[in-house]
Amino acid sequence: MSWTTRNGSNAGATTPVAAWHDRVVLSSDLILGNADDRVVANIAHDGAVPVGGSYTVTTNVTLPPDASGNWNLYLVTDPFNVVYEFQYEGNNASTNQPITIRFARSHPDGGDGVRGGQPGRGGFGFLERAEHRGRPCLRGLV
Ligand SMILES: [Ca+2]
Ligand SMILES: [Ca+2]
Repeated sequence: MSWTTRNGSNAGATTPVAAWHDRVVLSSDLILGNADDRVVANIAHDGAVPVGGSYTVTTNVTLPPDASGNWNLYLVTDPFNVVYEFQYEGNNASTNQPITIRFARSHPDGGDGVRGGQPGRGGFGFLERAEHRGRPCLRGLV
């Protein structure tokens, strides 16, 4: 996944510290910060950001094995609040990004399942592809 964090043009100064984290959160509802939230990654950032400056992170995130389903994905910067932001502490979370997580299943004959989402067709469909005795086969269209 990829995101951009910005020190807004209305900020008073370059960030007073150079190290903080960006946090990736899955929430089953539209409320960030309540009990259903699941923190899936805290990504360390290194480098002060000037007024109006930004940085973009692109990284892989490992999802918990029981995370399949419908979620709202959030990005929260400075979750441990090590960056003093005067009166602007309240704008550190992204809007929700709806996401459906489905994990590939293993083929009954031992092959590895592969899925590809097809958004916009009544939800995500998938094809599970596998090798069956050396020949490709297709299983399970949802
Ligand atoms: Ca929540
Ligand atoms: Ca802060």
